[in-house]
Amino acid sequence: SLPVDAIKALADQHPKPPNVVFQYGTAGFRTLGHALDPVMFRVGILAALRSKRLDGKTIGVMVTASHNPEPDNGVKLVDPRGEMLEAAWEAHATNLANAPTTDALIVALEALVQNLRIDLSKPARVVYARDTRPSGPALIASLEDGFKAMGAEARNAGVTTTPVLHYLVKAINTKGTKDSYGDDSEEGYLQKLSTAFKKLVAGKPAIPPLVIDCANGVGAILAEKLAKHLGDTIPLILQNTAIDTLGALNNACGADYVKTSQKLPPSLSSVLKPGQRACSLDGDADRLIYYYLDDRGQFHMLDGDKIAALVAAFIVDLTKSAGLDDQIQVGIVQTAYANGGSTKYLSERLPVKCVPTGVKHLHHAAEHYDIGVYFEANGHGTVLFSPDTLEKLSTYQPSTPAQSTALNHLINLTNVINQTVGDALSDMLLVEVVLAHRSYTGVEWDSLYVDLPNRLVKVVVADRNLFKTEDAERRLVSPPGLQAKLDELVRRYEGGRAFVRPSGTEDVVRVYAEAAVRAQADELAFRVAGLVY
Ligand code: 16G
Ligand code: ZN
Repeated sequence: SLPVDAIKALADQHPKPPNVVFQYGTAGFRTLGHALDPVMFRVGILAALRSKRLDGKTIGVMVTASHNPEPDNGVKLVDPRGEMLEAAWEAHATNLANAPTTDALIVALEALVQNLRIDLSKPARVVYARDTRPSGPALIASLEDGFKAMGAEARNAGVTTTPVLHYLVKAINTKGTKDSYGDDSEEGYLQKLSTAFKKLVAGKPAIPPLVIDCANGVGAILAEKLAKHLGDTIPLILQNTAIDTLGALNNACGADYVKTSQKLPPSLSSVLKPGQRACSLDGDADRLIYYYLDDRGQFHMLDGDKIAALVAAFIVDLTKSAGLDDQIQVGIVQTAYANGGSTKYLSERLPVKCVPTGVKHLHHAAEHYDIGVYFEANGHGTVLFSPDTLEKLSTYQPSTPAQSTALNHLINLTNVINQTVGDALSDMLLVEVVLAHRSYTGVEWDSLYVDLPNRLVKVVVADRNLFKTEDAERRLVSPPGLQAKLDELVRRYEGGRAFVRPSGTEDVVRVYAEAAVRAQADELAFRVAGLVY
């Protein structure tokens, strides 16, 4: 049975204040850090229960609020294969987090154990980590109380990135099996990435230095370790590494800043030389945006869509060169935010699927391809190789030296790319591999297709839950009549496209618009926002 006394004693130290409602959304629980203490404790218990339910497999818990402001924090659970928590359990998490009292929490837990037939005699194993936020240590202590209440075997992975935590979960759960994903340590991961990277760029001309904006977050720590592993294969110039400076995290820097403001972080203006490649990570290093300044000092952004186009075309070419293109199909997954220019470019070459926002949707859709490339425009994404594809790659007999080389490249790519979730640093190595193979600078990469001017606006509304969408969030079904008005408006703009969706992470509604020219995209976005408001 449940260790009720232990839970009660500790739960009383993490009471839930009245009048707050928590919700496990797209990014787990996310709000102001100081509000999360009771949530952390309960998430600790839930993680232990999920592990027991899955026969003692290790569950991951990541404490981060990613690209959000420094005072925010959050927590999300990672399933045994390194993936996002199964959707059905999101509701259980929300339910536990909102139990008003210790007694109500016990009742909710007992119901959960019964309904899900959780065998409490099974072991509970968890691995957890946090980003660099100042609220992190206290929240971790609360989480640990949750583990303690359940007697879980808990491994502290310390301060690391979200993708490293996902990697650890998969590595721990596959340890000693034929599917072993690698050594279950941060070092093991960096070793895996850098070894594969070095093989992929061997024999290519020297790679020019790359500037990395680490968003003053945990990515700085990992990037520095990665740089040691890479040696002189690629010189990394780390910027915005002030992880101990209060208020610096994601402040006027980082992937989200660059993507939303479509600007160079001011801190890089004296560092970046014309033509030089740079990239920004976000606060937990799972998003990546590239950019460069042209000879006239003009800023050019290479976002998640541009990364998808670069990478997908490269992988398709490799499958052809390997003689595997009739056996391995490459496909793309995007969201409604994908720039119309990218969707046109990609769909002329590959199958493209559009899904609702959120990594879990993209990831699951990508699993349906032999090789599934998914990237959100915001820079989160990865490439998934199906188990069949991995098997094919390992048993295929190439018939020419050229085929053999291409095959080896494909195999090395499976190791440079994180198969559990998008990782800014792994994606960065992937991009660098393709640029090196293609002899591209940012300019050639950028010219694969032309981005349509676009604008994103947030609108604060009385109740965002009134906004319901269909067709992968591209159309509104509620409030009634609004979509018809939107269609009418969009028709008046050349190359116009717009959609409205409720945010899954903030209490706002988001409006996205694009059009053939800048001023029209801006105008369309603000007029649609006017309809919503
Ligand atoms: C979260 C999602 C990201 C999505 C964003 C949308 C994960 C790990 N992250 O950051 O994929 O693009 O939310 O936020 O799922 P929104 O619903 O507020 O627009
Ligand atoms: Zn992130």
